[in-house]
Amino acid sequence: MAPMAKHFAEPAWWKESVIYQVYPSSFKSTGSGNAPGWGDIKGITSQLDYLKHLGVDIIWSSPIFKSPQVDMGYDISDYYDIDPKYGTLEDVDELIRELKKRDMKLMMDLVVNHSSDQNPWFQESRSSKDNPKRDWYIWQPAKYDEQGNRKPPNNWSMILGEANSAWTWDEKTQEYYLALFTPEQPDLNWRNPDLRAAVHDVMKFWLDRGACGFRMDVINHISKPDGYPDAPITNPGAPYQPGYSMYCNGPHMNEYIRELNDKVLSKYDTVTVGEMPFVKDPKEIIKVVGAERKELRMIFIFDMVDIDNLPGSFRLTLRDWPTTDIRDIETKYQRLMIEHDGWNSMFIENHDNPRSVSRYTDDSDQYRELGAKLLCLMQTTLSGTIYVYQGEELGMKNIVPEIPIEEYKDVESINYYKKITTMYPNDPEKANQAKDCLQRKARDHSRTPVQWSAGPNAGFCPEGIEPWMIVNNDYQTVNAEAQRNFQGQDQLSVLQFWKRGLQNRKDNKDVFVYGDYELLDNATYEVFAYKRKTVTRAFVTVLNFSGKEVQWKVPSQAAVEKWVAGNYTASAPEKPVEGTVTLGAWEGLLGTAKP
Ligand code: TEU
Repeated sequence: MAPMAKHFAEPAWWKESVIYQVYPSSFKSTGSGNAPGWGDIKGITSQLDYLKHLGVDIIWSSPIFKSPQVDMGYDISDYYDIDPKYGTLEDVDELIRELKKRDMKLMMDLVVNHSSDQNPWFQESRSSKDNPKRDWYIWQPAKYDEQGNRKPPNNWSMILGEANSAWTWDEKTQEYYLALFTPEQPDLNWRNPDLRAAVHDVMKFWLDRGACGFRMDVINHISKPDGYPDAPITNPGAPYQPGYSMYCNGPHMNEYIRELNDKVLSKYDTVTVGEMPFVKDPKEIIKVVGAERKELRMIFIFDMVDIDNLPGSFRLTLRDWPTTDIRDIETKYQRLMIEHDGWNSMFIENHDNPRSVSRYTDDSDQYRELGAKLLCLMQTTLSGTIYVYQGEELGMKNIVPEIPIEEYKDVESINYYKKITTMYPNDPEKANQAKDCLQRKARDHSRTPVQWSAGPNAGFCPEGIEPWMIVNNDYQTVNAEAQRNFQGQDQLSVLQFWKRGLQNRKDNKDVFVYGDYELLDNATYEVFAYKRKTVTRAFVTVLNFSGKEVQWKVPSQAAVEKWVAGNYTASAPEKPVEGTVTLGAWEGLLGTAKP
């Protein structure tokens, strides 16, 4: 692809907005939903002043729709109603009203690659082969091997389920249906125009009710290839294979997304972000987010959160990765979007990943705060729409020393451990390896209750009620109340640092949101340093991604004028702007510079 001449993107509200992801079960419980120990919608409303204070413009809530909660709401049984665990439609209306008063917005999670098996759409579809909704899901006849044994239509493996195959046999109608994640999450058939129209109606319903847009769950899985060809064998010996290369960014995906835009999105002023795992090809990415394309505003690209996976493998694998991956990944996508008029989403944490401070830095007592601030400095000074995941602004970390195996709540963690221990029943070594992997990467780590205070249940739910998931044991020191009131000598709490970082980004949005990007150092292993600039002004960010002191030679093209902020002190760092700068462990610096 030839780079475009244009360097500065068109301004738009959704580019400048700070989006805060709420994971509703763990955000805040007022006890108003019907499930004790679960967060609720009134809980979100009760914290709007906190979020406003932080600098948030848009709240994206993970799904709050009616759901049997097999996959924490990513299995929707009624797209038009709220799960009673979370409250009511009226609670959502109230939330939207309260957001409006504060000049804030609500973004919904649209999960339409699949529904719940309890959704009436699927109930009808599975009722008979000639039901009008039969074709709303993906049904295929069985195959048979030479011995006459029944086999699924192809070799795709299931992503989160206990089963191995992505196809589930249905006794009643004697066919298989496709369910990529768990058997309780059957995939919708986007080839069917009536199904697509039904999705458009769902979107209109929520936009008319006051939502400002959607995060679209695995939206790049919606177009499966005709004939359902086998996936290449990447895991020899295993009966089923990861099918990503077959169904991600499939043949009609862009057409279906364009249709969402023509029929619905273009009629409103919306923000959209498509979740798109397993796409790395810049051409495919620009096809969706290029401004000219009119498909989605931005997508979630997975390179940063896949950093510790075995290449091409599934999430629960471990790889030692070089620190330089961070600067390589960020540089690739900063340049890509600038050169092709696309748009980035800036995120490193969500409900599907461990905590960022534990993963990219050092979460020990000595370094946790510095690490969290370093990651804040990076995210608030790179281009793209910024996403903060609940608790990230507090530097919440993974649970240590470990989550007891019986405390895991996520279907992925539970099934993964079950699979390994069933496959190797007499091998404690394998079981320990599986535990170790969960300890580092389970989705549970980011799903623990938000730590609001040092009080009972970390202030997440009323005293005497047991939270649905264990509270991290560091809540007496790591909590919002303590961090908001923190008064240190020339020190900021992680929360105060985030507030300042987000404010600084807004105050200088010409540079940080829209400005050009230049990598300053491709040689020093530990350091990620870059310049952001407009025609008239510039900033330089220097990040030491290591726990050791580094002597860093300031490159001449940095042209730093003055260091204005850093994560070691609340006041401006006193360091030379030329020659060699000593960077402490996990130290980050921000300076003004000549463009
Ligand atoms: O995630 C899809 C996805 O590809 C991952 O981030 C997922 O966590 C990973 O593949 C598991 O190894 C989305 C949602 O964010 C996730 O919570 C849901 O479980 C999933 O879709 C199914 O709806």
